[in-house]
Amino acid sequence: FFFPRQNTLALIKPNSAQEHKAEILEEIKSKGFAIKNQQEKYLSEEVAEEFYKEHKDKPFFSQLVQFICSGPCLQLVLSKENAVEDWRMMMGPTDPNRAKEVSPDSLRARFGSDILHNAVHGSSSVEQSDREIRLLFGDLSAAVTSTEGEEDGFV
Ligand code: DGI
Repeated sequence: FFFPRQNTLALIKPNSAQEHKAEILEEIKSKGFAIKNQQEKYLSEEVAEEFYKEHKDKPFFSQLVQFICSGPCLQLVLSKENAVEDWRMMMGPTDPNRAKEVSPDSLRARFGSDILHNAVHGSSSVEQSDREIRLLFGDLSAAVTSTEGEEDGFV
């Protein structure tokens, strides 16, 4: 099978997940992801609203923006074959209670507390990942300069 090398945008969300940053980073590396870009900062409300714009009509939108802005976020550009789907597998389902049932080793099962405070974010598609990386890192080229010498993988 051929899996194209992809980037995906990962967030370690504020609060509880931040306490487990080192452990999460180790796990990310052990699963074969390269960390191509990394920054730790607060999201502004403006950026957070744009980031989650697909949810702007949902009842939880303002809570979601408030939570993601409530502390520093570790923002990561992860790269590997099939990165988008593989990172979402590592995260587990959106609701940590469901994650505990179906995917107890996942990050959300272990570090999330409820559906809003669910520890981590991952892009849902390659298109979303391009959009999110551009939004948070400003310029996608900053994230792709380190691909030199890397090639798409065959598994
Ligand atoms: O891609 P996901 O983060 O797994 O899930 P999503 O894109 O459907 O939702 C984005 C975030 O919004 C999710 O990580 C947590 C929050 N959220 C989703 N559904 C609910 C929710 N928050 C509350 N309070 N209630 C919900 O039903």
